[in-house]
Amino acid sequence: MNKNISIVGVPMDLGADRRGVDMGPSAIRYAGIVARLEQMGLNIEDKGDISVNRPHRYMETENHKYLDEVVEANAQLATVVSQIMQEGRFPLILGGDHSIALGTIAGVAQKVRDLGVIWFDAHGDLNTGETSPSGNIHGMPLAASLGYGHERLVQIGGYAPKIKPENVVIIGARSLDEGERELIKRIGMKVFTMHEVDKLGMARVMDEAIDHVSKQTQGVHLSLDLDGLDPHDAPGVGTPVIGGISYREGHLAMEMLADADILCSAEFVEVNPILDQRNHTAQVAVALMSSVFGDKLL
Ligand code: HAR
Ligand code: MN
Ligand code: MN
Ligand code: MN
Repeated sequence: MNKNISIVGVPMDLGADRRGVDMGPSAIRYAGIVARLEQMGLNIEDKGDISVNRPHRYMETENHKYLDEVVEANAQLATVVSQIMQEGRFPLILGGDHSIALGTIAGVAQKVRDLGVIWFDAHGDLNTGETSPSGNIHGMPLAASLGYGHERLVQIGGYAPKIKPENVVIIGARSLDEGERELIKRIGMKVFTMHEVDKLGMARVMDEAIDHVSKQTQGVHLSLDLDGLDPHDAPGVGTPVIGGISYREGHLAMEMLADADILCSAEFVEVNPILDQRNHTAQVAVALMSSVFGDKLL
């Protein structure tokens, strides 16, 4: 495991319907991420935040809200992330809404040709402008990273596609739109919905997921949307969906990822302190991050 970690915050909420998720990086820092990881003996560099432009007014382009601002911030993020990778460090990105996965993955995949992705989420984030019920870009980043959707999203970082469907797994899905289901079937992507988590248990799901994403890849990116967890355990998210991954199942998943030692990068997104209860969700995010970097109970 790479012990040199560079943290980048992305105070972005323009990809989501509800304001407040732009304060996620502050909430996660306030919950003590830097001290926690330093206590574990890791070398931490906090690079601060990407600057996200505030639009003067509501803007929409072909069912993509705030397309210009989202593209611009993600282009910046891609550059920073690929520099971190170039220095041989592990990028740990703090969201912000999930649209920031566009920039993170663009930066990582520039350095890791065949990149695996583990996408923890209640949602698929596989919409395009044609299928999105909301026009919110945080529902589109996985599709765009695979090469589907608006050209400006698909081409962030100047190349496409970033990842191949056979190297991706979604875990925890329980709210998939019609167009997302069709795309999953069309490209044959592996999805462990909550049905599989319930039926197989998280240990078996993670064994299969790790095997799936590491077979034909040189590194794996973890994209963890806090709404993948049950809202009872992670209340501070903009689009909660009941019936999610428990706190302990989340930890088990992170611990198994640490043991498998396959990650090259990670992002924790959708923490919304305005909707949270006393910063609980940010604290959960910090706890999950410590597990994924190898913190053990004994
Ligand atoms: N699928 C819905 C849409 O595209 C909702 C997406 C919501 N949210 C996220 N992403 N938090 O995982 O509008
Ligand atoms: Mn998401
Ligand atoms: Mn989600
Ligand atoms: Mn459960």
